[in-house]
Amino acid sequence: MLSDPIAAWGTPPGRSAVAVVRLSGTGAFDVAARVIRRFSAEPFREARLATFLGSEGEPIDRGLYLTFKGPRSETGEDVVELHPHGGLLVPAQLLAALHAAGARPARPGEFTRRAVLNGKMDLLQAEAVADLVDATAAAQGRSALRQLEGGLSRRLSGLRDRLIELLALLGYEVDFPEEDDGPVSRETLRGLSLDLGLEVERLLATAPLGERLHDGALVVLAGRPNAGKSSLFNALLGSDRALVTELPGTTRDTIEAATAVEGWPVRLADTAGLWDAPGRLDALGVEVSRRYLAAADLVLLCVEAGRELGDDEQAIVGERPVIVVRTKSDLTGRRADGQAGSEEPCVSVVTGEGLDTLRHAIVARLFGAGEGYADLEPMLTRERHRVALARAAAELAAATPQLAPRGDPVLAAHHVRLAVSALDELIGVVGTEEIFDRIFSRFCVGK
Ligand SMILES: Nc1nc2c(ncn2[C@@H]2O[C@H](COP(=O)(O)OP(=O)(O)OP(=O)(O)O)[C@@H](O)[C@H]2O)c(=O)[nH]1
Ligand SMILES: [Mg+2]
Repeated sequence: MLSDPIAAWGTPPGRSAVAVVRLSGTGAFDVAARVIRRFSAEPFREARLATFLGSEGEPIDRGLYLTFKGPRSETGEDVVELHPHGGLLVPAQLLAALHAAGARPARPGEFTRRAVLNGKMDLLQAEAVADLVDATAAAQGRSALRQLEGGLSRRLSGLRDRLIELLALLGYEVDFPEEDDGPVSRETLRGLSLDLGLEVERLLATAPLGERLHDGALVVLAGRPNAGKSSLFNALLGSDRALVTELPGTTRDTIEAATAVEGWPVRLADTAGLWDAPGRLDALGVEVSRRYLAAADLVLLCVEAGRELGDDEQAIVGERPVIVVRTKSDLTGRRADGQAGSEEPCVSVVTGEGLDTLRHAIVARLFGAGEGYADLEPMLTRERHRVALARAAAELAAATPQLAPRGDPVLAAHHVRLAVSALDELIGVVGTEEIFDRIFSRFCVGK
C-alpha cells in the first residue's frame, strides 16, 4: 500500500543530544497515540513535550514531538516527528515501539518518494535533496540548493510548455493540411523547433561542468619518483595521508581522497612516480598511475623547481590538462628560481609558499568556466539528466527538417511528442517505477 504508515530514523544512529524519528502515512496519528503519552494531533506544527513509551508501554524518554496534517507536510501525508534524546538505545527503542504500534520500517528514500508522488516536489528536486545531504564542498551545496529550490525544474518545465505549444500549433497543420497558412506559417514553426533545439543544446552544454561539480573533479598528482607528489598531496589535504620518504618509489598504490579546494569538490589522487621501475611491484604501481593519468580532469605534474622538463614530462604536458607544479621551491634559494616569468606555480611544503596560488590555479582550471554562469544557469548534474536531454535534442533535430516545405508535419509532431516525453521522464511527470526505484534506492532510510 502506498500510504501505509512508515517510520525511520531521520538522523544517523550514534551519540547526539537529540535524534529525529519520523513517521508518515495514513493513520500516523493513531500509531503515534500508542507511543506518545497523552498524544494530541492538534495543534499542528507546534512542538510539545511528552513522555515516549516503549513497546511494552513503559516510559523510555521525554522529548518533543510535532504533528503535520497532510497534505501540508513534507510527504503530503500525516506526519509526526519525534525528537528523543540521541544515542543508540532510546531512538531504537522508540522506533521499535512505533513498529509494534503499526508503522512499517521505511525503505531508503521512501519519505522523499512519497513527497514526489504526492506532488510536493518533482524528481529533480528529490535528487537535489540527496545531493545536498551528500555534499562535501560548498559549491556542491549551493548547486544542490538551487536545484532543490526549483531552478532546473522551472527551466525544464518552461521548455516543456513551449514544446506543448509547438505541438498544438502542429496539430493545426496536421488537421488542415490543405490550408496554405495555418495560424502560423510552416517557416515560423520550423523556427520555433530550431530555437527549442538550441535551448536544449545550451542546457546540455552545462552537463560536463555540472557533473564535475556533482561527482568532484579528479585531480591526479603525477611526476617522477621523489618529485614531492605525496608531500603536496598531504599539504593540499591538510593531513598526513600518504607516506613521505627521501627514497624514490615510496608510493606504490594510488591513494585517493575527497576534499574541497576553495569550496570546490575535488578527488585528489597521489600516484606512484613514473619511471622505468626495476621491480614488479613498482612497475604495477606505474601502470596504475598511467590509468589515473588517462582519467584525470587535471594533472598536477610535479617537477622540482629549477630543473628542465624531460621528454617524459613534456609528453604528459602534451596529452592531458596539466598544471606543471614546481616543487621544493625552498631548496632553490630564490623564489621561482629558474622559472622567472613562467606560469608554473612554485610551491614548498616546508614553508607553505605557493600553495594558495596553486589552489587558485586548480579551481580556475577546473571550474573557471562555471564561476560566471553557475549563478545564472541551472546545470545538469547527473548522467540521467544528460541522457534525457540528449534524447530531446535528437528528437528536435529530427523534427525540424520535417517542417520545411516538403516535410511531413505528422512526423514532426511525432518527434516533438517524443521530446516532450523525454522531459516528462526527467522531471518526473510520468514516473515509471523503474526510474523511481533507481533514484530512491540510493537515499538514506529516513529521507
Ligand atoms: N625541502 C623540501 N623537501 C621536500 C618538499 N617536498 C618534498 N620534499 C622531500 O622530498 C622527498 C620526496 O618527497 P615525496 O613527497 O615522498 O615525493 P614523491 O614524489 O611522493 O615520491 P615517490 O612516492 O617516491 O614517487 C622527501 O624527502 C620530502 O621530504 C619541499 O617542498 N621542500
Ligand atoms: Mg609518493
